[in-house]
Amino acid sequence: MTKRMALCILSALLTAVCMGCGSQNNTKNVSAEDVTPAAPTETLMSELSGTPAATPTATTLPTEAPTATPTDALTPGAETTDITVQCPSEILTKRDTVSYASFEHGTYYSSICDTTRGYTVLLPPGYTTEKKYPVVYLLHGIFGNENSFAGDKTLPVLIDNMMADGLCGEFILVCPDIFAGGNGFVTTPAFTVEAMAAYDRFAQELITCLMPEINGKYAVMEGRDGTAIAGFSMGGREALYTSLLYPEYFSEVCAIAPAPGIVECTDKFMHHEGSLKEEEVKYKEGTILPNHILICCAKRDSVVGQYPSSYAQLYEKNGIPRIWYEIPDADHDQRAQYSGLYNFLQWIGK
Ligand code: FER
Repeated sequence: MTKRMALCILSALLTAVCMGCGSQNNTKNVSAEDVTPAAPTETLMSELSGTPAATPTATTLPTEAPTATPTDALTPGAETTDITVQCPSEILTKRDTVSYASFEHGTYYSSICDTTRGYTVLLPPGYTTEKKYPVVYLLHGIFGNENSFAGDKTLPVLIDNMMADGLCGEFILVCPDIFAGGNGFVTTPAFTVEAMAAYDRFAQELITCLMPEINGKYAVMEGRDGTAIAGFSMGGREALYTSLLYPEYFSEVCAIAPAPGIVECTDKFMHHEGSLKEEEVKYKEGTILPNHILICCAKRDSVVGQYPSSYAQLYEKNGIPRIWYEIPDADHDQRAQYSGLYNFLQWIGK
């Protein structure tokens, strides 16, 4: 089998797991105890095997949305944070009373990649240049691009239902292409150290190329308070990494099933040299911490395994306040994404 064929099969398998969210029947409830704090072990990322869990079993969403208050370290000022482990099914269901926005595609010139790059944007209902809106940057998984989230027809339903219910304020959602390759970097995503460098370069590209473009093009509430970053898997890793590198730019941070590699480790896909040393996973002295840093993951995630939990432990060890919870009835899939987004978006535009 050629390397290219192997990559294609791997990519197809990942896509199948990521997209394989199954039906939305309501058959299972989860309890408050399922919101778990990070295990109080001293295990380092590099010592974890990252062995993923067995085949996903749950294909349904629960009837009720249990809420719970994690006992983990919370950001100063936030005494309690209610976490709902499964996104309520009524939030994921189309209503006659709500009109749902569509993604639009845009392009911009990236001086970092020296090429034209794409993004997709979801504007809030009744978008007007008379107001200024917060922006959420939502980062896709490995082998994805700016169209990955735009292809999910349930995402506008979740967002517009949450806005209609007053669960979050109005905001602009921007989905970039987070593979910042070319111009001296590799041009194709892969499980390689070189490709990881291109993914990591997105942090700088976002700050210096995409953000100014979005700020100039849309009615954006500029600055830290109006800017949030979230991501799934590879995008979750880059959301955490970008916030660590550029803490002054983001007030809310969310990493759903963040992929390994911020610190050195070896999983079943590759050896990660680590973008940072463990002791560098810190916010610079004097910078304002994000209001919330949310890390969550399926309890049994067949792709990223225990790495998200390891990030939660590392953050705790390094004294970074974060909120961590696990989702019992999900895998590396949209149920995990909707759970994380449902909790995270409640901090936007309020
Ligand atoms: C890895 C495991 C998972 C990795 C990336 C992923 C680059 C990403 C998965 C996804 O985005 O769905 O070791 O290394």
